[in-house]
Amino acid sequence: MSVQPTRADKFSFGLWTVGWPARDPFGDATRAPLDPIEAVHKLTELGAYGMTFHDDDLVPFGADNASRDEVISRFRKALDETGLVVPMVTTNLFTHPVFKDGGFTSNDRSVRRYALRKVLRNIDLAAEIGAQTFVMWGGREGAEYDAAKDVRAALDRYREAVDTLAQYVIDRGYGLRFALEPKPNEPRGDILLPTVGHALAFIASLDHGDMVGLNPEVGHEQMAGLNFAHGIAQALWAGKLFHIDLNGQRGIKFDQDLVFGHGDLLNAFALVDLLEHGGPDGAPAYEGPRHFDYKPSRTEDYAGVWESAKANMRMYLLLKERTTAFRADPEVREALAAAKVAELSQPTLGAGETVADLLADRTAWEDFDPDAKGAQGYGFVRLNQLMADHALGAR
Ligand code: GLO
Ligand code: NI
Ligand code: NI
Ligand code: NI
Repeated sequence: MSVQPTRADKFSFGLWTVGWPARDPFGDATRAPLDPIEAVHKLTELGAYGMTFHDDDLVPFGADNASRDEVISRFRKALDETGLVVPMVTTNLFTHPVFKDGGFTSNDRSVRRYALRKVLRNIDLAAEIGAQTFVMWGGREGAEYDAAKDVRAALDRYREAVDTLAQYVIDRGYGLRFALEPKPNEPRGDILLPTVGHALAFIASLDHGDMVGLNPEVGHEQMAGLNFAHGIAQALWAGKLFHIDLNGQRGIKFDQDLVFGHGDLLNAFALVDLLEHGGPDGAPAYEGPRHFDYKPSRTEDYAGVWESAKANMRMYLLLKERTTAFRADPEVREALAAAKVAELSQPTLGAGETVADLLADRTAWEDFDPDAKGAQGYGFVRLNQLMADHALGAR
């Protein structure tokens, strides 16, 4: 299997990733700004098929209509020249000071109305440019101080906003779907919809929940100490994996946005295994863009930026190759069977079996020997070592 990326791999990058000038809360930018047109050409050259952006990444905040149109037409020209697509567009409701207490959930009603207007305008652009997914990361929707935010009212306003935007998409006949991106904290002390699970519960309460899914990010779940592959499995189970942000994170700390696989490598292996082989009969479980939302480290110059972009795709393809070998290994198949992994897919009750039947089944209770069953080994560690062997290229 080749680890040379091609368009068929559906790799996409946020313009804000390779274009991050590396300003952080403690230090100035270490790189000069990147021209979006150069990013389009460079990413195409490296084998990506798509680029995504926030409204303000492309058109500076507050630009007038004439200069906005000019920037967009220049950008479209570069897309046409290269064939790069924009599968997803997102919105920035976090940089400008007006959003310091949030966009959709600011305590100030006029800020909320302004935020809706900004996003409506951006949805028009997303539809115009042919995006299928509109991502919303509510980085400022949150609080530092418990008494300062009525969380239930904030969730009401969040719901009102998402339903209003979904209704607009329906009215306009745009084919867009929304994907909410959970994150536990940073920049707010506590962000609303902090994890995949919180966001799924929120989506279930929407009027237009069918149009709304998730854009989970590796590092965000890991910042909450959670297992990302498990979160993705639950999102898939709910039919809500609309998009994904791939990157790396090393434990519960600030949002590191490392290259994909440069954090928890074995969990990245499990993730790629799930995405690429977790569907029916080992088919992919997810068909959407493999989108990287990372930050080229502040230590890197532009040569390092493009090396890091390549590294994301290489890590994904290496893991794809390794997980394919894992799934094809007869010893792994045997270990999976010994661990009864497939037995979990068998319903606990038989077809048509009632509770009365279960109560009448002596093998389920009277003749069942819990001590004997309690003594059985599952062989999970052996299975995990086989996975580690494959991850390390030792098999
Ligand atoms: C920040 C988020 C951010 C979003 C982006 C897309 O931690 O990951 O980069 O992904 O705003 O909505
Ligand atoms: Ni992030
Ligand atoms: Ni991140
Ligand atoms: Ni993200």
